[in-house]
Amino acid sequence: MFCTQCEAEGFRRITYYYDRPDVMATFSRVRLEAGKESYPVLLSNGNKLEHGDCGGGRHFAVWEDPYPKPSYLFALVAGDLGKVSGTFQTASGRQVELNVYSEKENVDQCDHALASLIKSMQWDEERFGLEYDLSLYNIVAVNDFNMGAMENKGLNIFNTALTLAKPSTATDDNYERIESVIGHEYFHNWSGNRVTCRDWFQLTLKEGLTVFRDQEFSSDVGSRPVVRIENVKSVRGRQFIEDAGPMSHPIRPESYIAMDNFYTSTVYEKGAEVIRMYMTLVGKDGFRRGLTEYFKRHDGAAVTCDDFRAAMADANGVDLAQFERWYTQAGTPVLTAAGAYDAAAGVYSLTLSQACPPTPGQAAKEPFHIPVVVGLLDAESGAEVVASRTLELREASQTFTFDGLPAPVVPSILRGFSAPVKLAPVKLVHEPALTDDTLAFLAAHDTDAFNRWEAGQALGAKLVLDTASAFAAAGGAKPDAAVELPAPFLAAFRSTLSDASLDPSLRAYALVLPPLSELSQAMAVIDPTNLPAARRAVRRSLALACEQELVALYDSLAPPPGAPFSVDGAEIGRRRLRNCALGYLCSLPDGSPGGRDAVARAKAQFDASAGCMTDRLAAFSCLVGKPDDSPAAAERAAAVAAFHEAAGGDALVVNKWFMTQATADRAGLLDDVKALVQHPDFSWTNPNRLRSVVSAFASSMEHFHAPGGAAYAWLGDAIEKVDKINPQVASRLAGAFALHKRYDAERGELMRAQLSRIKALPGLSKDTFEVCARSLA
Ligand code: B3K
Ligand code: ZN
Repeated sequence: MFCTQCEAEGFRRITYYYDRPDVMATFSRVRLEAGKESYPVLLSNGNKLEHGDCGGGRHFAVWEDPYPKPSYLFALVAGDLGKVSGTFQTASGRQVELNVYSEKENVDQCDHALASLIKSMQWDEERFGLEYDLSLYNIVAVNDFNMGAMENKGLNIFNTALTLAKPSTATDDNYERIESVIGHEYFHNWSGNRVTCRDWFQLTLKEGLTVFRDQEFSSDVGSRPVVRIENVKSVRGRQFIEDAGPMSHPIRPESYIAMDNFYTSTVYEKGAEVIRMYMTLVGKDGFRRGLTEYFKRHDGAAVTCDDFRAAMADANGVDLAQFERWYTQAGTPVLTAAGAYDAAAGVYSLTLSQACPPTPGQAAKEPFHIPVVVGLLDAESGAEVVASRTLELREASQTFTFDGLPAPVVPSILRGFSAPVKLAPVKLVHEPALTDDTLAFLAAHDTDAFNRWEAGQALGAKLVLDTASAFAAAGGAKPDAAVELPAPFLAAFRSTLSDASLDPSLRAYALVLPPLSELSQAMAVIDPTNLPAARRAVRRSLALACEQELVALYDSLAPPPGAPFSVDGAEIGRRRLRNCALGYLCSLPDGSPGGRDAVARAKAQFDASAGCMTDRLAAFSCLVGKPDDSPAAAERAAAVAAFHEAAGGDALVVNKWFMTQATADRAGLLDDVKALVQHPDFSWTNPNRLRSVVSAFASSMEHFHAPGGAAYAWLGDAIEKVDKINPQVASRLAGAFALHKRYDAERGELMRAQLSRIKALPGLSKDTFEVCARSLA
């Protein structure tokens, strides 16, 4: 099949044109002509005006898109495709034909995408009063695609990885992600297509807003706290890291060499957090008023982030002048809080201070306008005595008071992650800092589900980081090392394990320790050996301490016999929690009786779950992590063979097979990866396949950063090779070296050597050049 991808500056490769987003035109007669047999389906934007035979085995179609659009939204598809179809009637009565196209053998995997589209259309009408404006909406799934998907007017093009799903091939996470990306591209029809960007610096105008909209969609149709935790994990694990490195840029960047390098976590995810702050400041109804005003003022136009901010301010009669700094200043602000309770006056005062570290080209920063949502809990009972309120921090430091408080309180600050900032541990007057006991208290009592989760994570983070320092001081960790678990931490973990009243997904997220990407940000110099060892040791110690409870939990969550597979929230939660327990159990020492039982459980689950990829993949990753000299080596080898065979060549399942091995937590991973790229199913030209091995491996802290730099050299060679095939993917791979200043001198030197070598390659793409040059600056 043939398909186009024009954003950001691709249309100029098709024909001469004023290829800028502020040049909007009506494409009134787009004619496609092709061989009938090989390309029976001919699609473009808008509505089909004519089609017919041109003789000689060829046919044609003519398309018209009545809405003026910039060229980046233009699209063409020609291929031999199958489809599933549906209809949607808009609130004002327009009948819309919906089609999801794919290669014919995958048509049985398109229903979830279609259902998600219908849900999205419904939701945008209900939540924001926004209707679809054409009589046809086409989605085409393609196997070779750099990005997730593309919002071309009336003709979305999607990566198959974000379209196709059936229970035996897609995980629950895949199902959830497909729903949100289908929503995302659909929501672009208003936020991006009807109102677009004046220039590419304004990219966050459409992307931050549309990510925010897809997050709200997922929250409204699913569980709000679960979605919020997932989104915040992603901001912290990706955007905070980007912001702390050489590629740090404001959500509205000030320069670019290759625009495609700026489809970043900062523009998308921090951009969405900035939009969320408007809602926190003006309220849910105020936000809707502002959005309605924005579309009313600018429908059919190409505008700027300032226009959006003005619409929000004017619709709500508020001053958002200082808020502009979120668009101009890069970096993650650090918020510090100090609280004091005056018993005689019954007043609690909370002093909030902000500072933002320097970023490339921005040494000093002005204070941001930060909404800080705060609630107060009774220090004795944990009952909420002051409900959530939004404090507006505008100065470098400000004190806020709460009166009428007869007894001491514990503050719950930055509820719901009300701003994309790092919160330093609260200092309570007369106490050194927030103690483990206070964190455990918040983990047990906070009425804000997000902050309750957050307090538990902070406890876990402290323990892992202390353990890593202890390992470093002792010259490294012993194999199978265990650690002594502080009582408040263990008690909090146990109570989550046994609290059947909590949502299972929230329980699973509360039981998991923060990821390495997040933990490493708290280290002055990242220690890629002792940090992973510490996290593993804490996991193992928790499994040893709670083995019986974990076994009981695992067994109690077995799939109900005979129940049909379902991806509703309850079933997703059940699987998530059960697989979390399995993961802990599989961290028990391999030779121990508990470790052997765990492997037997993983194997049994693997064998029994051919029809449920979530369970299958969870068991598979437990087994794949076992080293070759482990008693479980035979189970590992059998699972690797069986998984591949059962995939039967299904590309998305084979990607999972590659990725699980390329990210396995086991010694000698680089050798495994070198063998994987020799596998006949590996491909350097298919972006999904390439990422499932090369990018996946580069994300493994311990193995990618193993002493000596062998993995750096291997990745450097891979980037050199890929740059000639696909510059956009190559430049993303080069991002793996961006944190060279955060590692020790030796590793830093080795990473810089690769960046310098690649930067000097003759014929290097401007995409990869820009990432290397910025990283080295
Ligand atoms: N707008 C597209 C991304 C285009 C990628 C350009 N290299 C996907 C999205 O955000 O919806
Ligand atoms: Zn988008």
